[in-house]
Amino acid sequence: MFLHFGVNTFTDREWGDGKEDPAIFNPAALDARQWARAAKAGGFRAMILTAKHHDGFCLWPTATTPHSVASSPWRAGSGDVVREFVDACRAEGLRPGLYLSPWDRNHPAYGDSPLYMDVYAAQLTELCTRYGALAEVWFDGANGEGPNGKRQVYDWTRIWGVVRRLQPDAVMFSDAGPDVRWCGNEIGSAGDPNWSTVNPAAVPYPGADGPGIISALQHGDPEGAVWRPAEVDVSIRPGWFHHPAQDSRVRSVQNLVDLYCTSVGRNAKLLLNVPPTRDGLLHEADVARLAEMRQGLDAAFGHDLIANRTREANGQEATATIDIALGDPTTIAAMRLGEDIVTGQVISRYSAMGFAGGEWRGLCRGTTVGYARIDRFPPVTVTRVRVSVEDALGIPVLTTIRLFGPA
Ligand code: FUL
Repeated sequence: MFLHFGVNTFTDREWGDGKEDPAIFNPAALDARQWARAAKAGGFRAMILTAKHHDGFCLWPTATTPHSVASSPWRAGSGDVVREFVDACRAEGLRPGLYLSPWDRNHPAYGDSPLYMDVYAAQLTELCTRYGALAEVWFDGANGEGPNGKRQVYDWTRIWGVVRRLQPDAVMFSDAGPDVRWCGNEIGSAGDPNWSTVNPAAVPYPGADGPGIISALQHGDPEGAVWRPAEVDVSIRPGWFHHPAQDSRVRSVQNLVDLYCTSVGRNAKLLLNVPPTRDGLLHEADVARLAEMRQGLDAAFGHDLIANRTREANGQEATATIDIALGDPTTIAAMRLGEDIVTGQVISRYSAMGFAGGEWRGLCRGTTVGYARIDRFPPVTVTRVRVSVEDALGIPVLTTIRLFGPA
């Protein structure tokens, strides 16, 4: 789960200009445990907080700028949202991650490239050394002009080096990885096909744009030399930050289940944004929706109808068929496949058929599988299912085949 929180929460904006008065930051009822409980109830395993957004306001007391919680009235200037956030994650068994916007519209050094790189590296160092193990560090691609009008040039080798050295197990996200890549849109949809391998030259740095970039992010590259799976960041509301006027526009359960299918179900990770309000709490509508989403996902994909069935596999090299006898006629409406990604991702075309009324009928077909591929189809009652790998880059190993009934 993603949490966008900061001065924008108080100004009702999406992008602050860096001129916000820290005095506006005063979330009277802030309770990070409430965020974490809601995430847990939704089935999330990690949370990522915007420690600093483009406006430059730092949610922890940093030595790099006075533009932080230390200059706010919240907890009389001695609060630390990042600390409360990581403590809450750990208390609820969630892994914490942090977003640190490279673009900074407040810091006077922004645009003075080497100087600002020192500031940014110092901020990252604080975040990577004060709060224990981080699961993920999130580098946003948005970039604009600094207050001095100069354009900032980033030293990404240095930035990524700081995290690698201080948090060797943290996954780094950006358009250009190096560990996980942006999926290329913010509508909640990974590409189809979606390869976890990429050609690193296709997206050379975060925020790069030009022909072919979005397609490279969406689809990856079967010939790519680097393993860099896609992450799908999308908000439960129209905005990334909380806006009271959007309280009635929280996504529906059906919409969230669909998002799961177009992200997790397409070999990507889902990063769903749920923004805290001005009070410092998640809104009750979002909290309720997260729990309902969990129920919806459990209803759709919680009960594998073939958990204990034997599978009869035939095939060699790039093609294979797997037959599953269901015994009694069984109504199915969805299938989840997964391949053994420890040895890579190889399947590029598959299909499934069901035996019903004395004949084989097509259920679904698709391209890549990766660690998860979910297909939903009109309910049909069958006695056998046959999954066929029709083409692959190497020997396919399907480690997951699950079938589900209608939700
Ligand atoms: C974008 C930012 O500009 C948005 O404000 C938001 O943080 C989103 C996740 O990334 O690039």
